[in-house]
Amino acid sequence: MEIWNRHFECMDREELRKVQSERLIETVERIYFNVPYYRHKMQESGLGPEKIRSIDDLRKLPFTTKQDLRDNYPFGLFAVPMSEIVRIHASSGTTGKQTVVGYTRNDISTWSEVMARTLTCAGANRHDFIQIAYGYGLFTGGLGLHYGGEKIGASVIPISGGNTQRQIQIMHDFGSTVLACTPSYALYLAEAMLESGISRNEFRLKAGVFGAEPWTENMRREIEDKLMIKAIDIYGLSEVIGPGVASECLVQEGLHISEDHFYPEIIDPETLEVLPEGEIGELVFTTLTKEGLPLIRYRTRDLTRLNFGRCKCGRTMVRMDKCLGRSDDMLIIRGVNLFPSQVESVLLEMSEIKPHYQLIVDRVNNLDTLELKVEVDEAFFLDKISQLETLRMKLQDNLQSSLGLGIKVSLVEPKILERSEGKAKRVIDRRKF
Ligand code: DLL
Repeated sequence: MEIWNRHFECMDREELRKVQSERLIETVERIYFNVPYYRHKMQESGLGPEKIRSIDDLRKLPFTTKQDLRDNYPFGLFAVPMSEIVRIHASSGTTGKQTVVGYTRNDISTWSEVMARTLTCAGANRHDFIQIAYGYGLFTGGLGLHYGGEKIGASVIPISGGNTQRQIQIMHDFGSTVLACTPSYALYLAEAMLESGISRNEFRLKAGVFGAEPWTENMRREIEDKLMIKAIDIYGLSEVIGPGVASECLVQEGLHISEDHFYPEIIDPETLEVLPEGEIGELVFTTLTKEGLPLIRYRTRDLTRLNFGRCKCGRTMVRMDKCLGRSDDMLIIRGVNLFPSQVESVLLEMSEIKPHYQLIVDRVNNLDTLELKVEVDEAFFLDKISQLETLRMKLQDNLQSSLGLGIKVSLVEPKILERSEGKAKRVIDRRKF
């Protein structure tokens, strides 16, 4: 099995710890002197950069959250002048206050490096044709894979997402060997390939690098059977760098984290205590080399556990389990991150509607669907059916324009949705992951 960067990926763990300590010290100095927000936060806890002498001191530092990024929107946490920033991305979330991330030239080079590791993990090399069906744009999926693909010398096909018939034709005609997209789109493509009537033998596909949303072992089996490929799980988040944070190798027993760049911790999301090795909790990352947007103890909200055991592939980098869920209520619908509270704020702007609602998530033909059931105000409900239809369309449009996501709206009679005594059950997720 090929390894992209044997020096780091197979580094002795003692030595790795030294590298992590050195890099943490540099990062803390950088943020203390360049980001007023971090300086104030550290000063509040009585910390100066001199208190951080090794990776063991990380626990002294405060956590960072998505809210901190939003409060400093758009560029407030950047640690370099804007003249040093060569690229800006934003979370795949909806409009309004997105989380914005910036990269220096060195950050782009780090990103290409970790993506080269990811693709090599999946068995790709310079002889491969990589069809990138992740979206290009502010979302980090498309360009992240793109730079990694070029770095390993593969032939990159930047087709971006959607247009399924064209995907299949290009995959066939160009002889794509590696497919990069979300796992749900991979399944959708698999069905469309079957329907296309072209025999599997005419495709050269051998592997897929799938991520950006949760998926299960069952889904993996289905994708592997239908596409007759190795389906590799890749993980990342915009705030930390994008894809490239962690990737499965061909052994498929956990995702190797590029620990020389992103230091992981697992915490209890309630008490915020660091948990012992092997326990399930929330994944937290500290970036060790990033210049544009260094992050200290960033709470991902993703639930998983770490395995420091040696992997059969020879890499020593710690492995995380497939993500088991989230410690908040964020949904990922067709790759778009959505919080129920964002739907709620659109509802609150319309007086004809009551904020009693339910979101029903399902999967039809392997694509996510989202339906909103919402109660109409009593006074309004007595009006004509045509007016109700106008209201429904208006709400659907408002949701589309402020969330950037098509949501099917169903209006229901007042007081029909179940009221709960505890936490309202806003989301019914019928997808079988
Ligand atoms: O989804 C980056 C990415 C692109 C990863 C392409 C992999 C492939 P965001 O849009 O910021 O970034 O969303 C990050 O997506 O916190 C997880 O909840 C979820 N996620 C990403 N990869 C996986 C995965 C990109 N393999 C959020 N399994 C993260 C489960 C994943 N969830």
